[in-house]
Amino acid sequence: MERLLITGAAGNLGRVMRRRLASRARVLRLSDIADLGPAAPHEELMPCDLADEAAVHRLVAGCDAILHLGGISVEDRFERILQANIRGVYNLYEAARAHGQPRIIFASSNHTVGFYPQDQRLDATVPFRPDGLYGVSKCFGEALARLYFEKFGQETALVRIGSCFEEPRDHRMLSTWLSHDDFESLIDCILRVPRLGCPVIWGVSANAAAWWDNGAVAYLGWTPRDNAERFRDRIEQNMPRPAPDSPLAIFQGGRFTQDPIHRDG
Ligand code: NAI
Ligand code: 15L
Repeated sequence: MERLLITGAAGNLGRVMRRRLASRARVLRLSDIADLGPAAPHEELMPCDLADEAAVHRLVAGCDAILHLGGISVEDRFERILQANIRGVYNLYEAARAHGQPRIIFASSNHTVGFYPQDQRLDATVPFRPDGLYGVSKCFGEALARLYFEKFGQETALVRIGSCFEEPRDHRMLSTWLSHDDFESLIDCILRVPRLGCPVIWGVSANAAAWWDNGAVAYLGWTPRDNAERFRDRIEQNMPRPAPDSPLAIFQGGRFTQDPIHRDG
């Protein structure tokens, strides 16, 4: 591939994937509103606010695929979510439509379904149960992607990422953890599959305690290798087990279900 765009490239996952995906395209185009540091020879830096429509069009022009990690990644004030995650994703899809429809990997979230109980196994067909405005913005992104697929044939992988960190950090993440290796191999499968469509994919490793069923996307050929179970003893020793009546132990979205609606002002 000639040019792969990574939005949110200064963020936690952006920094990881900037390094890991270096060989996937001749040029990595990296974008964020935060500082991206110096560019390596194979990189081009294009700082851009996702809420700026004209800038997003310049950003997407000439790209063959997009890893869309940019935006607000936790619960926040509506105005901030509106600009980055709602206006931002609309700008991205309009820019993609104008510039050859590069395949998009959309970093959606488990917080689209955070109010499901932890004892319910979910497949990709369950209705949304977002656990905050952040989760609602990811539902919007998924719906917009589906609209652009049905209307224009724009392909998107809707990756509902669980918890993508170096290691699981608490009891809940024994179920939701996505290792960096497994996220990288998922990105490769998404970029390689001849026909992607617009599937919902649970971004989760092969955790023994996982809640999500990826049966519908077997055609991607993705086999996650990691299992959070190997961290269980360490978590049991170092982390207090949440009380059975705590949202941390009841809902898939964990503590996000307890966030207030942050008022603007
Ligand atoms: P992060 O917060 O570390 O990175 C997001 C980046 O987006 C930041 O560098 C930020 O400066 C940038 N950004 C925010 N507003 C922007 C705007 N208006 N214009 C341009 N850039 C803007 O988040 P992280 O953890 O790297 O996650 C990446 C993506 O994956 C996010 O979309 C997040 O919602 C999603 N995700 C991540 C999960 C995880 O476990 N890390 C779980 C589920 C979803
Ligand atoms: C998310 O959507 C967040 O972006 C990330 O920071 C984690 O908190 C993750 O979900 C999670 O649910 O663990």
